[in-house]
Amino acid sequence: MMNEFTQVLTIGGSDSDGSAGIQADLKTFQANNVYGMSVLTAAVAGNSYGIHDQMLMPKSFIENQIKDIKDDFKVSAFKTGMLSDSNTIKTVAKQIEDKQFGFFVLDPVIITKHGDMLLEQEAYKTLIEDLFPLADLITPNYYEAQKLSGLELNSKDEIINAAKILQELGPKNVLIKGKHSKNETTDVEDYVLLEDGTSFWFSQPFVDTEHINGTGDTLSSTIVAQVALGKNLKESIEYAKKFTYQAIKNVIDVGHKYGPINHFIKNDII
Ligand code: PXL
Repeated sequence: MMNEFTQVLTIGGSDSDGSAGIQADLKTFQANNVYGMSVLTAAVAGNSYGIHDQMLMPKSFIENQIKDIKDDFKVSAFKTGMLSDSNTIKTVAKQIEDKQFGFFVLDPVIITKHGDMLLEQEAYKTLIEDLFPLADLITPNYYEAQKLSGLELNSKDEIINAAKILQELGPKNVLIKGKHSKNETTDVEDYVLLEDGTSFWFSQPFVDTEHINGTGDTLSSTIVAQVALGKNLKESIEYAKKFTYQAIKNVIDVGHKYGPINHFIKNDII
């Protein structure tokens, strides 16, 4: 019965405060009952006030981590998070183009909600050219969708257009996460454009809290987990939205500023 338990992987950065990056992904995998693994691309020194230092992993070390996982495990789905620069993106792209890790969710991590840059500007083009064509799903937030599509997103029509533009760049499916600013009382609306051309909006009430670190990571890693467990993509996205909403709503008191969301959420309340 070896290698039968559902196995998933995140390729991304470590966040020392445990709220985001691979730590958020691994906690999410655990909460979703899948076995999580991580390949480290970078590490940040940060806490709930922000990020104060960053360090990139050498190319050979990234390659060796991926090789070790390939040599021993059966990964059903995976995601990428913080990839820092063109070199890192190219290294990862080369290692995953054989499609051994199954369904690929690309979270194009560019900037944190608090303005810290996690991807250099010179790397946007590499992300699009080298990784977009390999992705089964990309999950840009509002800001990232603007940067990557070149459009300003002030209306629903513009979001729909941006999703089409992004899909034409290679990823099979596109999820653009809605904007949620403190002054807005409206729901947060995400837009999904699927491979077959169907699309839908997914709306969730805005939760007024500063504990939102790791929201995007948690959403994409829940999708990875649910796809790996056998749900179709639409169901996986719907589930991930509900999981992340509960994780934001059920605040835990950790850190003094922009705290983490709650990964102790159990499947039975979704
Ligand atoms: O949430 C985006 C993110 C991804 N990866 C790392 C991070 C963050 C945000 O802080 O630190 C390593």
